[in-house]
Amino acid sequence: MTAMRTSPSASVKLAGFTVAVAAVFAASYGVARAVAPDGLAGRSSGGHSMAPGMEMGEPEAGHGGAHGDEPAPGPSAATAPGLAVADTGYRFVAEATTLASGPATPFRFRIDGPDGSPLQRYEALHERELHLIVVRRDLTGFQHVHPTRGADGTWSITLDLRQGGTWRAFADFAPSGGPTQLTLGVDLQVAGAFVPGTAPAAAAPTDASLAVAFDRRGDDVGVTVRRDGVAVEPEPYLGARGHLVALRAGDLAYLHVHPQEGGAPAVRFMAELPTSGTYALFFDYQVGGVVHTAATTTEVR
Ligand SMILES: [Cu+2]
Repeated sequence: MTAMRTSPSASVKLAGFTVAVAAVFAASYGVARAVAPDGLAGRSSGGHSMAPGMEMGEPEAGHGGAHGDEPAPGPSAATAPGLAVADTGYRFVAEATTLASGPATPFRFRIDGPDGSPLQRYEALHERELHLIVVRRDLTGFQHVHPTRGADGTWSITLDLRQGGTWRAFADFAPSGGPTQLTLGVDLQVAGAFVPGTAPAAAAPTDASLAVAFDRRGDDVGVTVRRDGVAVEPEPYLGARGHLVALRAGDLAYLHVHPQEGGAPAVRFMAELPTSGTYALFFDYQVGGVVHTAATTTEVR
């Protein structure tokens, strides 16, 4: 495929766009979030508004974003993570975006940094340098995997792409010296018959004795795992009792979710679901040494 370069003007706008994201999320969560490396922060602070919805009309920055000069109530639609293939100088470059269907299809990609070369230095997030989430655009076939990085910075993994259709791959990572967390997404076209599914469909339970219940109250999401009807606390997996991914139906915006303390044996998260609509929640957890995925949908009104 052709490696496209981000033009300087687009880079500046995208950098400003990320400042707005960070500002909104920092305000929401009341936590400090680093914005960008020094060079990027310098570029992005030159006269760019911190307010969401301003100066974000570039179609590349997420479709259906700001309307005119009216700041959106809450985060701008264009500021949701996962909608862009490139942001703040970092770019998700798939070696191929058309893939054969199959249970173990090789997938290779790299993250190009602001200097245009493959990123080699990452800060660990939940004990991994990079988390790859892959889901078909109808929100079926969810996979959360951890590719291997080669010496040249290329990541490789095999994906379960038995079903044809358009899949979305999200790379969730923290570049050393860069933003605290970045989620870039790229579409993958998988050959084969396509029958739309009903979202979300997780993999068939590998253990029929397990059941998972989701309980969302506002931003608060509690997940209870039961084995043979008895609540159990999941085993530590990647430094937590479970990992939750929230995707917005319609555009697959990838909402960052933060683990919360307490509530055991339930596992609790704060999930900022910024707009009305339907969201798919995918919960990865480990019981009996095996990682399982549970899924549900939730409506925000
Ligand atoms: Cu992961």
